[in-house]
Amino acid sequence: MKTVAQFAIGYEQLLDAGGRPTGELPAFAQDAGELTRMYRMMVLCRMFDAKAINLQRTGQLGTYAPCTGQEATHVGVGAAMRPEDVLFPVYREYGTQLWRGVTLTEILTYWAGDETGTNFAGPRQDFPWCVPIGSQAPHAAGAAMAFRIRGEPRCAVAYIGEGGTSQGAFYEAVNLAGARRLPTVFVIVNNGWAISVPASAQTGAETFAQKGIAGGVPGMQVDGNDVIGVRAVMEAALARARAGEGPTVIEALTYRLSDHTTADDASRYRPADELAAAWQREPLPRLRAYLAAQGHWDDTREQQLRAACAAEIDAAVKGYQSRPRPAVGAMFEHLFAHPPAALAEQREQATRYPPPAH
Ligand SMILES: Cc1ncc(C[n+]2csc(CCOP(=O)(O)OP(=O)(O)O)c2C)c(N)n1
Repeated sequence: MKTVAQFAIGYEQLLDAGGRPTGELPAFAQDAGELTRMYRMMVLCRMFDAKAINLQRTGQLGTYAPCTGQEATHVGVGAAMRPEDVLFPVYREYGTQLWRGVTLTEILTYWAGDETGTNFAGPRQDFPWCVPIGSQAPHAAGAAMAFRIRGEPRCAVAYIGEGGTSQGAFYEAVNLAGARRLPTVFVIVNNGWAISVPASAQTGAETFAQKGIAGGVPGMQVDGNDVIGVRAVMEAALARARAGEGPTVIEALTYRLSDHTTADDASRYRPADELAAAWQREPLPRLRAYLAAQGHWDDTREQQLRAACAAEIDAAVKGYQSRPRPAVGAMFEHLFAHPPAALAEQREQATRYPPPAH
């Protein structure tokens, strides 16, 4: 028998865990201002995460999905995209969204159960958070098909967790994008866990990146804690897509340092030594070390940055807390043009017996 097809999965890392370049860095990384901007966004995400968790713990926010540990993946993807591209987020990729103009207040509003938080004032074409796992992939392939038909040089970027890639919707979307060479990038965020299911139990394949191969879509891995590496592979994938060369699957290897959501307690299923080891590879000190080695960062700048981020977060929390409270009936809106009878009845009852005002 002869071999008729073969594949290989590459792995990219441009800054190692100590912040040392593994080779020549790409053009954007020669710009200290740009790298500082990326670092700033990662710190903002980290600090915002802590604040949002505190708000939830004190009854001031609903269930929240943290992003701690995944900031480099999220910011790297956002920094590579163009404003006219369209993002299909899952529920924790705030770094990408903030980079694209979503506000901290909008994020808090959404996690308070108020859908108006998804009515982004900035990137109006971006899709809202979508909790059904895997749904982002076909949405993105469909949007990319529309770009193709309209002749627009835009790309659709779909996020999915490594757990989400077990869904049939992911394979269907990859197949469509591959068959039609659609301008789509599928970013698989492999953060080690799908709630309590470890990535090792999720697939029989060596990598999640190779899940695109059967659909004719090249895949690669990147160190998802290396923001420079993530941005570089993402820029290359977007350039390929824009040039009509088709989709790419990128598996970003990172780690969820937090609980799955504030409704989860990861200490019940996740080994403490694994978590401790993951903190040693986390993304923030890595970029900070590189910036410091280049003479672009020091403790004073770090303190100033943290003070500025804290002020920005406090202002966003005030904006969130002072927003008009949605009417009880709002939770029934945007679901059906003509609500089924059972839902209409619930709506009527909820409106008749509203919860007490806080
Ligand atoms: C279709 C569907 N099935 C199940 C769930 C429940 N659920 C919520 S998050 C989650 C795990 C997702 O893991 P992964 O895709 O790896 O993403 P992560 O949360 O780790 O970022 C599951 C099963 C869901 N939201 N949607």
